Amino acid sequence: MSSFDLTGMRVWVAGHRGMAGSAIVRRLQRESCEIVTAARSELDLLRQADVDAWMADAKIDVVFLAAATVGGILANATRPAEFLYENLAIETNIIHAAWRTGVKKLLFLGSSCIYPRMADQPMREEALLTGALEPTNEWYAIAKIAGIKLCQAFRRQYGCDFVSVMPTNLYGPGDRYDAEGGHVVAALIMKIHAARIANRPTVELWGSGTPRREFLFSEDLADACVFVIKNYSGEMFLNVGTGVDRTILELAQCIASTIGWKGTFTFDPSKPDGTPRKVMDVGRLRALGWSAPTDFETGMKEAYQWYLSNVGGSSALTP
Ligand code: GFB
Repeated sequence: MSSFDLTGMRVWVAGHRGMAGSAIVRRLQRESCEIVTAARSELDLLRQADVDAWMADAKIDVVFLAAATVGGILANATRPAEFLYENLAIETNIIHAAWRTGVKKLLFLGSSCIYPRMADQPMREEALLTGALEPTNEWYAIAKIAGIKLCQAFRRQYGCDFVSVMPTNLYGPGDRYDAEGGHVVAALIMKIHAARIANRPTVELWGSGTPRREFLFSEDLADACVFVIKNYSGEMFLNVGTGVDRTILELAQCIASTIGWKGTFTFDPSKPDGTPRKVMDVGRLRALGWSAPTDFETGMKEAYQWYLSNVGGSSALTP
């Protein structure tokens, strides 16, 4: 197993304001490295010349590439140009500049939606490019597949130590609380919290409630990213998840119990279900020595507390 020491390194977290990037910054504060971030006003990741110039100046040793244009199923389906173009631009600009400036190690964050819609479950890394993608997020998936391939190509042709991880669906502090554009956990925290405050007896779920998803706490993802940077070097990307899935209705019931709301759920069949099932085979990362430490109920409580303190008002979590 390869070993990479972060001590004394200048480590750039690209996308430090997002849920994944901010968790990586928090996790890196426990390492003896120098964390570098660049505000959006200082650096536009969509402009290659700006990224080249900033990186040449910043003398970066290590990159966590967590910057991306992200969103839930509806945002993916309705903003295809942004999801494809912006993600391609961000990753090509950073990966190319990292090679040009001699970055020692780079970790690229992909997504579990890179796998075919009907991939065998749990999904192994080998399932990549074995079938058609889920149409609601193929734009995002194609950009993320290109990112994996860029890391592999720069490794093969130039010997760059660039690696990739594929996180499953994430939740946690810093999630995007946007009922239309966000992911399911954030959207349901918002809707169920609002129903509790207003004493409403029902909450509507998009789709049928039957799709199965796997959810990883953002702080666990960050821990996995640091683990992979330190302990892994290879062309094959690594799945990061829990290996456990549940239906969207079960997810909603769990969030309702965290929030202390006792109503019932209705369904909106006009909204898309997306992939019927998405759960990772996490055997590769587990064999290297990492598995997710946070159980779902604990992670969900933390996510809800963060929402109460930062977005949704100050009402305390009910026991
Ligand atoms: O998290 P989510 O938006 O994305 O939706 P995906 C997951 C499931 O939850 C879908 C259902 O079946 C939704 O129909 N759902 C139920 C809801 N109620 C809601 C709601 O109020 N809001 C939302 N957002 N969903 C994303 C991809 O797919 O997964 C991205 O679009 C990315 O590209 C991400 O890869 C990890 O899991 O379907």
